[in-house]
Amino acid sequence: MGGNPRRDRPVELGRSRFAEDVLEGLSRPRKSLSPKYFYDAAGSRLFERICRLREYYPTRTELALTRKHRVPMARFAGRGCALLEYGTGEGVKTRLMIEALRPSLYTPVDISEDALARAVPRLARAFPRLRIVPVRGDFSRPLEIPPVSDGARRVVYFPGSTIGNLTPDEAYAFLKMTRAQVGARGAMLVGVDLKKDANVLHAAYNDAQGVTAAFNLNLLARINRELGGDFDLRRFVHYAFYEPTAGRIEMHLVSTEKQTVAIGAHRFSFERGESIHTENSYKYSIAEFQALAARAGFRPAKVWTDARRWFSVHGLVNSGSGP
Ligand code: AVJ
Repeated sequence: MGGNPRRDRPVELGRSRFAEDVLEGLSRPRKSLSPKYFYDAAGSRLFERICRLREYYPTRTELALTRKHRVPMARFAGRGCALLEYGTGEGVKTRLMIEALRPSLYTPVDISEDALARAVPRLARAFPRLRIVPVRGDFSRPLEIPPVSDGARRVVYFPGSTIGNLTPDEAYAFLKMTRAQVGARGAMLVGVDLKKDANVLHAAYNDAQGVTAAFNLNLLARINRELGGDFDLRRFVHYAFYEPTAGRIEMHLVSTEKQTVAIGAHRFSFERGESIHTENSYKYSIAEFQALAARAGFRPAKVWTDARRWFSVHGLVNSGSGP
């Protein structure tokens, strides 16, 4: 990989990528915003609260299964590997993996400066001899990553079922990109939420305390704070449901009335009941995810799951063939 950083559109002074994406997403006939923008400082704190909710099973299920199977996971990845993590997570799974793996290099990649700034010093304190080279970036695009000098095997760790935010087509492209990133001897450990009783899924995204609703609505608050928007948060409601045909949770913010919202000099009108689609969270069966990984050129070598089969961690190795 490597090469020059690419720019696919001209730089517009004073307009961030966030601003561009928001204006573009709200100009569509079906309005949408990217879930990657949930995680400003306030959003990251709300997400940490979601992870502790009784209804939100993914975090604790993945943590328990990682704790239980960390030795075979480390054996799969290979001790001393160069570990690249997409996201910084809330740290506990990462610590387990680092303890078990003893990587020669740890590279957390995160879009959020806040998340890196909080996570890296804590990790450095916990693992004083660990080489940590953080990269601030968006892992949905090709990245500049630090080289490995000692020929250590590259392993990408992508926990948390963040891959569920991508459509299957996007996940396929993302896996192919990651495969190029880890190279011929490389591997990947990826956490994937599984298909299950729709009521369990529904509850996880419609918690009784309304933390998920606050997390969703914070996206509008962030637009108000950073882009000078005038969204009235009382005029939008959180709406999340499981769509079994597509196998995904959809999250929306629905306008409770006809209204116009300004963002700087731009105006957006909403019908009563019109929605902004803010997130997809895809759920796979183990076989579906393995087939997707195989199409992208990974050999699905290992899979770990919990007793209820609610969550999975897949060990994928670059098969060295395929697209
Ligand atoms: C971080 C993308 C895995 O989809 O469950 C939690 C985000 N959204 N509650 C998920 C989320 C609403 C979460 N991921």
